[in-house]
Amino acid sequence: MSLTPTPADRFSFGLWTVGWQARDPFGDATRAPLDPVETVHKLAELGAWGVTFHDDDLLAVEPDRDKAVAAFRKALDATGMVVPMATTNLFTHPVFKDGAFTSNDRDIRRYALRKVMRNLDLAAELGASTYVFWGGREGAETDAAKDVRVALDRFREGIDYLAGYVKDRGYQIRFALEPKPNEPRGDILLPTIGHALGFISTLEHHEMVGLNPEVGHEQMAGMNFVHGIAQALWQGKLFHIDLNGQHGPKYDQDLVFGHGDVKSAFFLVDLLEHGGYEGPRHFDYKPTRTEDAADVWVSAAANMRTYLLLKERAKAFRADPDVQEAIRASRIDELAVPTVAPGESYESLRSEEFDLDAAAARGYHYTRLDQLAIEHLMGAR
Ligand code: GLT
Ligand code: MN
Ligand code: MN
Repeated sequence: MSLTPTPADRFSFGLWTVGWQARDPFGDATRAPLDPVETVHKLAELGAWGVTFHDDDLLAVEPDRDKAVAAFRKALDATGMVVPMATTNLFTHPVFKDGAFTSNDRDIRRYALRKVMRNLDLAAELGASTYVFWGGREGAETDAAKDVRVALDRFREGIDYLAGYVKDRGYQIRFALEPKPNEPRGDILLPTIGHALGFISTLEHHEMVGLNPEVGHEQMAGMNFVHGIAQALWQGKLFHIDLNGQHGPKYDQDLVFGHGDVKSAFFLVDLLEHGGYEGPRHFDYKPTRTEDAADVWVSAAANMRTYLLLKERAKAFRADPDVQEAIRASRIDELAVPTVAPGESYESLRSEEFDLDAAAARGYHYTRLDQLAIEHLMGAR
């Protein structure tokens, strides 16, 4: 298996990732702005397949929107790079300090809808099939600030309205909500995969709305990302994914994929590769503030290479006869057998002989299997 990325791997990056100038709450930018045209060319050279953007990302070095879009389009045509996803910046401008779709200020909520509609038109023109909604400013610092039930009414109204717009315009676009528990707001609405799934089920056009979960965001909330992704897949709602790295519940680190919890990354790649996910492998990371302009591309390449290494490790794990035997010994296949047989009577279940002590005494041997995973991950097998 090749460790050199190609477009067939469907790796994509946001313009805002490699383009991050490394401004943080305590310090100024450490890198110059990146021209989106250069980003498209560099990513294509590195073997990426797609590039994603916020409306405002296109204006990094060219303030005239039409000129910026034309230059971006030209770079896409020259490289064959695609735009699988686009999104709206509803968080940087001070006008969004109390949120966009859930700001208490109605004029601002209406402005947010206009901003999204304008960029949806461009996303459709560029062939994007997914439109992400990260509600980073939809939230509060105090529970006194907002009636959350009413805020959710407005959030739903916003998503329903925009879904209706996409349908009326005939765009082939689906929405993907991106949960995050906090940062920049003290508490953000739809903080986890589970909250977002619950919200989606209430939407008018729920069939066209799914998720864009991010590794670090779920881990900030102490959640098991692999389990969250498994449930999103199980519900047919994994429309897109933001891959990156995070060390436990602290600020949003946006590290290179695998540079946080590498064992979780191993099981995640195993799940994505063997669990039927066919969407882009999208990296939403930030080159650390210490890195210079050249290091940015080293880190971009590191995301893809780490993914391919983990894919190769996961494949070797699945193919190992010792692993297959350990899986059988742990009776993992038995979980796929329905608990009650089709047509079985209540009486048959109720009257079944069962040796309680023997069943309680049986071990599951998971540690052996876990160690085999570690050995494959570390290249020891
Ligand atoms: C922002 C955020 C990301 C989101 C982006 C999409 S913007 O960088 O931290 O997690 O995916 O809006
Ligand atoms: Mn993200
Ligand atoms: Mn993040």
